[in-house]
Amino acid sequence: MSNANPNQDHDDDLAVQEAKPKLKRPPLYKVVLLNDDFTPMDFVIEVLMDFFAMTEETATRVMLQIHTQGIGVCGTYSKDVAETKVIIVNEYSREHQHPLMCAMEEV
Ligand code: TYC
Repeated sequence: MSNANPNQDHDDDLAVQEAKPKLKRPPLYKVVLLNDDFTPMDFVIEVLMDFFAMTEETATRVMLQIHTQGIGVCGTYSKDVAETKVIIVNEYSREHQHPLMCAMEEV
């Protein structure tokens, strides 16, 4: 039977919007080191190797990048892991009387 009433819905011409996926990926965070004038280069290399699992070669390259550019990325992690890295690296630097600053930025 055809539908004579123009106010009644016609399934034919309804645009059906698909439900948006409700799950979002959790945000990721970059853990960064900042340059300063006092922390010895060897100490920064040691931090990059010990806390960010870099080889000596990679750690040296990243340290020099921070030294020349002012900031460099140590790694990208979930929020919890990034927060923990920042805390332990800053504690370690303070224990050794160095002003090295570690921080995190949302990717
Ligand atoms: N600029 C420091 C120096 O000349 C070395 C350094 C590199 C310090 C990287 C901090 O995150 C840093 N001794």
